[in-house]
Amino acid sequence: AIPSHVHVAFLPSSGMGHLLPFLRLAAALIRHRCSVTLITTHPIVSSAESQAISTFLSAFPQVTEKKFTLIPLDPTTADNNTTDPFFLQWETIRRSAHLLSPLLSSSSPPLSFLVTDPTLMASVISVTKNLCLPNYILFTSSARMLSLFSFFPSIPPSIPKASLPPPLLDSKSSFTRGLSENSKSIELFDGVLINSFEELEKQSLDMLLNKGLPPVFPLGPFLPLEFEGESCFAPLEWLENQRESSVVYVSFGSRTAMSEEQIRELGKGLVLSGYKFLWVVKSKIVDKEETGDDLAEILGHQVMNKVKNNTGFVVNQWVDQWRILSHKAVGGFMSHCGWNSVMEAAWNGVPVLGWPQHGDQMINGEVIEAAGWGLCVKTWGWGLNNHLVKGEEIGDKIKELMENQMVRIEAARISEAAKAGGSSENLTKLFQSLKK
Ligand code: BUP
Repeated sequence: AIPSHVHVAFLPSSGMGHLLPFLRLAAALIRHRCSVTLITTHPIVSSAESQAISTFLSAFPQVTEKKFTLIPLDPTTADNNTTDPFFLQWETIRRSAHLLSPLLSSSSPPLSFLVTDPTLMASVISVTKNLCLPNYILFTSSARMLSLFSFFPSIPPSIPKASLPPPLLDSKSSFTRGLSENSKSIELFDGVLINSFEELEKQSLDMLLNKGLPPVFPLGPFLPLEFEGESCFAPLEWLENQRESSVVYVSFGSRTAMSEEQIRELGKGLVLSGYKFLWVVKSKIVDKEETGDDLAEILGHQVMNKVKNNTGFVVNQWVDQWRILSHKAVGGFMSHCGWNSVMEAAWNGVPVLGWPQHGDQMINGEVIEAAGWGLCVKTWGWGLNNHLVKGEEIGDKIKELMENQMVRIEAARISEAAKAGGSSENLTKLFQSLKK
């Protein structure tokens, strides 16, 4: 059913949560004999992204890389409400997007379509419209978040105001402006590809039907690339010696740096929970700035004692999260609810304790809670700039998750549904839509 001459270009945005789903989808299309061009934006923000891109390109030598050199942001016009390097990079790519035209039009064989990150939509669609090049979005979050995004500034009644990404509450913030512009451009796109599946998000996916939006293709869960976790084996070796479902895995994704004070309280909570833990600690937003030296000092002696007597494992480098979540020793996942992490937990049937930190994460956490395979703590507020959550509360919630048999049963059910999913059918529908 899939035409043999399809050539797809991918334009991911910055941050591993955006890059990885692009690489995973690109690999899936290569398996379906598509030709692939990967547009890489330079300079690259984090070492994790550089590493992922170069490993991807060496694993798939048939992929064409097109390097897109960005115009540096003019500090006099840049958004000075944020210092987040990933957010600033999105803005940089948006402002350079008009230069994409020659890069896209010189592709050989000619491109069948471009897949664009949602943070870049409005600036890229004018280029692809000029070139008459079909353009699809790869939405890197949940269908529930897509339902907010698509109709913004209207807010679906199913989404509580308290769950909105905090910068959206300020109608003048650059985040709100960017999201509104991108949202308005959605109807100009040919379709939306999404890493989700019907059984998990049926209600949101149904709600997106027949609303004058381009068709939505749920293609998830995306599977990891075999080489993704080649760097750090120690956590997996440690898991080998742990009992089944006895360990809580803790990670807040690639973009969230916790304050040292909050890290210490989290450490206290893990100790108080009485459960073994595998914890990816992150105190810097960009990995290049992370150093190993001060870890013991930040964590304090109670956590370090746990590490010494082997009841806890702490790491501050990139780990193979997929393999960790698929390890039988892992019985729970304390997560910020980044969408990729949610989908990985769903596939592997791991109950989640959600502690959203920013952006779409509260909305994603609600997807888990509604489907019954985890808890999402809302009373802790947004992690980044809110009050300090005390270790005692954290310890109690971890116990609540690990001892809850219902969430474990539901997690197993969701995993079965994920594995049975209809993503290949939806991929076929996508290719059929191309031929029209
Ligand atoms: Br940290 C870390 N290893 O050590 P999310 C992350 N990951 O494999 P984020 C690792 O990065 P946004 C590590 O499995 C997931 O695929 C993880 O994406 C992987 O959150 C990805 O979960 C992280 O979506 O991005 O990074 O905060 O919030 O932008 O979605």
